Amino acid sequence: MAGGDDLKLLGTWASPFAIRVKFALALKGLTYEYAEEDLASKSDLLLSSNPVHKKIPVLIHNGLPVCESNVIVEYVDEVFAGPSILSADPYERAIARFWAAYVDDKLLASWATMLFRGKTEEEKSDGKKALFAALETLEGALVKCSDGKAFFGGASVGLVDLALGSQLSWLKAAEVMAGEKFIGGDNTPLLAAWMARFSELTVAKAELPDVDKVVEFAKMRQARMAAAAATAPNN
Ligand SMILES: N[C@@H](CCC(=O)N[C@@H](CS)C(=O)NCC(=O)O)C(=O)O
Repeated sequence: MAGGDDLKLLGTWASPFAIRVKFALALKGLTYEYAEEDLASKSDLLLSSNPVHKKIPVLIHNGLPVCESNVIVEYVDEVFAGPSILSADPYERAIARFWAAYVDDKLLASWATMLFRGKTEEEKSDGKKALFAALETLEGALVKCSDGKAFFGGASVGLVDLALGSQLSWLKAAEVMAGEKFIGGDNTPLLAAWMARFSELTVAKAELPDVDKVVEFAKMRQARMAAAAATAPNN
């Protein structure tokens, strides 16, 4: 660990938000204590470290909490030596922040609607359409951001790669559950190649959860939500 720094990460194993922080810490070669949170019974440490949102991930660095996954990734990049995650160029940094936000606001939101948030079949189907649209948009973003190189960050992985890469097990799980491919059709060949490259990275192999385990977790969550809806007072 760099200079005796004390690092503790509060997360949950399946959370893409926590996974991208694990990616960043691993890229910098940092060792840290990891605490798996039970979100049904949040720890006092989580509640006191992130009193505003009460969400994981939280990185506690020498006793100081940092919240919000992309904020944490940028913090880790600024504080610790090692490969840079953000460009030195302010414009490139702004573009990376734009697409990292898009990946959560549009892509993550679409598969989450498809799997969990959509209440009707129509809403779920709208989630799937939004997922295809977001992936197509990201195909175009990859062309521009990578400038012909391997990653959104150029020759090496950047903020957008980590934000999108952290969702790969979920995207693959959603494909298994829907019985169809989302990435790699006629509209997203470059994204499919990016996905294959990203999946080969040491950090991806080490930190991405097993797809079957995510499928099982998602099905359990769907069953819990269905049971809760069936016993809700308005049913
Ligand atoms: N925008 C946040 C989202 C974090 C988030 O949604 N975390 C979820 C787990 S995946 C959570 O802690 N949920 C607990 C809750 O909502 O009570 C980030 O990027 O860190």
